Amino acid sequence: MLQTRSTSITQHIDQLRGQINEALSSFVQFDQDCPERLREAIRYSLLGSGKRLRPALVLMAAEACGGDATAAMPAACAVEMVHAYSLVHDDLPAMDDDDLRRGRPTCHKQFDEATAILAGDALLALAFQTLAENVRPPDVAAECCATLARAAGASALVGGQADDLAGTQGATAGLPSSADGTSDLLDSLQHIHARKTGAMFIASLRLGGLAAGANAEQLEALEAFGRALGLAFQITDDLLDVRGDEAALGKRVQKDSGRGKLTFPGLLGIEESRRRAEQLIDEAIQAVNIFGPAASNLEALARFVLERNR
Ligand code: GRG
Repeated sequence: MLQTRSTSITQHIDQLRGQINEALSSFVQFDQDCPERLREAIRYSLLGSGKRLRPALVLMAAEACGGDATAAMPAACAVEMVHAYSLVHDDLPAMDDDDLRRGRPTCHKQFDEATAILAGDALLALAFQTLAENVRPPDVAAECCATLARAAGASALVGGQADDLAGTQGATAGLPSSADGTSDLLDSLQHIHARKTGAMFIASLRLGGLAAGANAEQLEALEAFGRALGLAFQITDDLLDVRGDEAALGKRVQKDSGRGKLTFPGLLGIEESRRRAEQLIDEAIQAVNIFGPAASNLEALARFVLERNR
């Protein structure tokens, strides 16, 4: 039977997801000093039905650079641990206050608020333990730790989240102003998402490259790919919030648009948002041309981001 391009990348991601889930599970076996309820909350949050896009990016970046999946797997798991922590904390009442995540009650709804905060804390620490103990040689492990810490830190994930929570006013503070209010807001929105979403995409690709011994030119190409893909992913996320299906997404829809939050379709309209996402995917694919056929999975994943329904 003929397979469409997106069917075959979907199958490939499904296969990778199985391997990633197995590896993730092996990293969350705690000794008796970890309280049972905390262990359950950590496993619940990490092993739920996430798409595993960021770890897939780690593995595909390693593949593009001629590396093997086994060496890159601890880095792939570390990225997913930071991502899972950020979702648990983002869902808390003090932040986005959500009750549904990955098709199930959010961690604080399933357990309680304190347990959710602690599960997130433990996942963040575990990410760096996983890199430090499993990536070889040690100088590559150190570089991986620094890369992930920067992406998760105050000038990236946490900073983007802080500005997002503070709302448009806080986010635009310090940005250059222009006569055109829409372009100021667009700059602000892009600045938030470059930190909140883009930084973790870029770090995932860089980690895959580092695990495969990539050179500076290859790392730069991977980062350019991640920058464009991260923004395109966020635009499609906003489009799914407007038009998506709650059951497929496993989270509430029309939340951002309904709360008057700044979004790409809200600022640019649906058609223009879609056009920009397509343009960014073209840019991403262009950036990894230097790898030739070794980047074919990265390219297919980029196209899949445009077509996804969850
Ligand atoms: C709490 C420091 C801190 C940060 C939270 C991740 C995050 C920042 C907020 C979640 C809300 C949001 C819309 C973030 C943008 C990134 C994004 C779309 C995350 C969801 O990623 P998916 O779709 O989720 O890859 P799965 O569940 O598939 O892993």
